[in-house]
Amino acid sequence: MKVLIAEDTLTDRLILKLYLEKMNHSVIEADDGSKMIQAYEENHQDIDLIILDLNMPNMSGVDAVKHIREFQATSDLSWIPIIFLSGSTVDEDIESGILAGADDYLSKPVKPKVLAAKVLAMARISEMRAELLRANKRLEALATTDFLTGLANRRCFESALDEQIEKAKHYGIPLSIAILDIDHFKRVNDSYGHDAGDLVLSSVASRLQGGARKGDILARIGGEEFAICLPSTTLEQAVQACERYRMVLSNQPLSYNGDQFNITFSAGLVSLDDRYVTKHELMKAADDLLYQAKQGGRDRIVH
Ligand code: GH3
Ligand code: MG
Ligand code: MG
Ligand code: MG
Ligand code: MG
Repeated sequence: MKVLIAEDTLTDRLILKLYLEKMNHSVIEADDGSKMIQAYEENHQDIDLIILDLNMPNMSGVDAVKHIREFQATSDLSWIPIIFLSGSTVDEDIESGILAGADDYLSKPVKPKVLAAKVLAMARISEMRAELLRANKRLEALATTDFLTGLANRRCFESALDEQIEKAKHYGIPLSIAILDIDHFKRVNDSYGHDAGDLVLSSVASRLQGGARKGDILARIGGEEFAICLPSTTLEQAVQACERYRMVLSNQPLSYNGDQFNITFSAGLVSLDDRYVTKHELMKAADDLLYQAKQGGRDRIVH
């Protein structure tokens, strides 16, 4: 581990450093609270543990701990374990260090076995926390990704759309959305089976993704229905973009098991304006236009 130690008494600091280095940890030293804060802010990505003295000039250990916990909370930095050194075993000292945000304490003079044990305990907690964060990330990805195509799912699309609507209204910038539905998709399933249908759906998704402009948000929002959110895009520009999306499918048929599929879609396209307040109204409007596209003969974009 990389350990940041802050201790104003030179001999105490050197002994602590020596013990830690003997345990194969690397050490960054500071001799007061404010230097410790500076070292922490410069190296926070690398530091695994902080050990600090409570009584130091310039900034006390308690204030330094508070500062670090606040810094973490406002900058969304990962949590770091903190152990403070206490010259006394006065209950109030221990209490104030823990209340400030430290996780454990060591009484001086530091005994190497106790130090090693407490460092080990903190390393375990850090590892558990890292594992929880990784699991959380995996869950978040699962909750926002469409399993079949890897695109965003409906939940993710709707929350992204909420954000984009708010942004567009706040800054007065355009926003367009399109809802796409594959034409006669049932025929693919009926003629080639559901697995072929699934494969065609994921091919459609990757074709669309391949044709996406940076910033466009693509999602599968239903069985063979996709949605595209086009930030900073006027209706006129969105029509061109949707034509481009249409081309990436019609340029070249999809193939599966030696069979070729000419896939087309119908789409409804709308831009945000005063008529629409919520994302539901915007999506409903796109859906109505999609219906017209189907009625009008499919393989077209209606806006
Ligand atoms: P239309 O042009 O009117 O949209 O015709 P369509 O056949 O595409 O529409 P319909 O709503 O009649 O049928 C949609 C089909 O999409 C029916 C369903 O079996 C299929 N489907 C929906 N989700 C999936 C999926 O995840 N995998 C596969 N293979 N098929 C799906
Ligand atoms: Mg001191
Ligand atoms: Mg349908
Ligand atoms: Mg369809
Ligand atoms: Mg459909």
